[in-house]
Amino acid sequence: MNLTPELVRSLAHDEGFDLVRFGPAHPGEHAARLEAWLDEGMHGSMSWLADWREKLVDPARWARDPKSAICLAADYGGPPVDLAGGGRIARYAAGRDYHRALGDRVRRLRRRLEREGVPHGSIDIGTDAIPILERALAVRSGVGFLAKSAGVISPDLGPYLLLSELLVPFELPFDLPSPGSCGTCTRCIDACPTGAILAPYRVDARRCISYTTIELRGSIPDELREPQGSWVFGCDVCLEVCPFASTRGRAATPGAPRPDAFLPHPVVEHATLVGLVELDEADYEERWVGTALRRATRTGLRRNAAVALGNLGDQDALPALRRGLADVDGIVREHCAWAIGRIAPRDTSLDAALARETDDAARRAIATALARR
Ligand code: B12
Ligand code: SF4
Ligand code: SF4
Repeated sequence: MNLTPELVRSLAHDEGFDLVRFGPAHPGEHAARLEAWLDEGMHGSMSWLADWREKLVDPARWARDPKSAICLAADYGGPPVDLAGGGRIARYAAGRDYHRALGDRVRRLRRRLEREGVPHGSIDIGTDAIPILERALAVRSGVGFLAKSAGVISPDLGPYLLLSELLVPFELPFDLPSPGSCGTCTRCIDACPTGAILAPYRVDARRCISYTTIELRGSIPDELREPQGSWVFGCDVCLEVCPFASTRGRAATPGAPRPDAFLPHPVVEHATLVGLVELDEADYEERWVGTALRRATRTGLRRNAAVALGNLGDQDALPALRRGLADVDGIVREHCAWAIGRIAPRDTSLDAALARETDDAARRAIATALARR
């Protein structure tokens, strides 16, 4: 095998990764942090994280003889992604589904490494979809430093970084830990709308808007609806307020072109909150395929859009929200009732809805909306 570290780096850069670092294929001390976090129940309903526990803390339990990790990062920074008329989408999710976009790049890199002599089938790859503590590997390899927001920040490229890795069965010279730190800054902790960053490095996922809008099925807890603001999918507040975002990387370079992989998907570009509340099955199954937003499910997107409309106080959304009160989906009815209660509690559609509603949560939402009169 003629593979030199320089060649690996050059192949990875060639595939479009902005940062390439080598480190241990094990999360080290981060494993214990994960265990404590799971024990505290901070993963909420993401039971797959608990199911992966053993594999997350020790990749050797499932990967094929991992000796080193090639840790990769792509800078996806750029302008905010706002829907026409309001509604915000987290930047990482606006383009073609990033699991696929980055997954394609990592798979191509794997093939190129195999062509250079790495035994076929000996490399495991990840980008958010396999049991790897990606931030832990990234920190250990020097991609960036662990920030108080729990994110990995590159002192050169800032916080808008998506991570991927290849676990390889050969030794690579490990890079040094990244310089940089948050210092005395606490902006993300102070700005988090829901108080999800309980303390430096400690995020309670159950309170995070990224969790409530993407991972959570069912109702969004009442007290987290108003802080959601106009976010429909994910949340970028802890990244946007970060001083590293305004001074480093693509986000800090006005006019810098977004890489194609992170250009907003046409369906996202043309979406509106009202359109999302009314998103029908056929549309969801045809036009929304290939977007990261499908992770939230159709019900979830409609629910999130209703909450955002309620927070924006958009009177023009009332006809769609009224139709939502009669939807077959109880979650949609519940969150549309909440939104009408915020925009126009005197709206008579609420009285009619209460008279026919059979779902407990939706009934409670209507009663709460009526109580705002
Ligand atoms: C589950 C998950 C979520 C959950 C939970 C987030 C969380 N903080 O755990 C939710 C849905 C809320 C979420 C939100 C987001 N996510 Co997410 N998520 C993941 C996923 C799948 C697993 C993360 C995980 O294992 N969490 C468990 C906790 C314990 O781990 P952790 O937060 O990473 O904490 C580590 C350190 O903080 C450290 N640690 C913990 N406590 C302490 C204390 C001390 C003192 C020290 C020194 C260390 C330490 O140990 C932990 C393990 O390394 C990863 C992909 C992956 N497979 O790794 C993506 C990932 C972490 N997410 C990512 C992104 C982009 C986001 C969002 C920015 C998306 C958005 N804009 O909406 C937000 C950011 C929220 C935040 N502040 O963390 C990126 C992060 C990239 C980066 N540069 O850091 C990842 C790596 C996906 C990827 N492939 O790029 N996410
Ligand atoms: S993504 Fe939003 S809600 Fe989650 S920790 Fe960051 S600022 Fe808080
Ligand atoms: S906002 Fe401040 S504390 Fe938060 S991640 Fe950025 S530098 Fe660190």
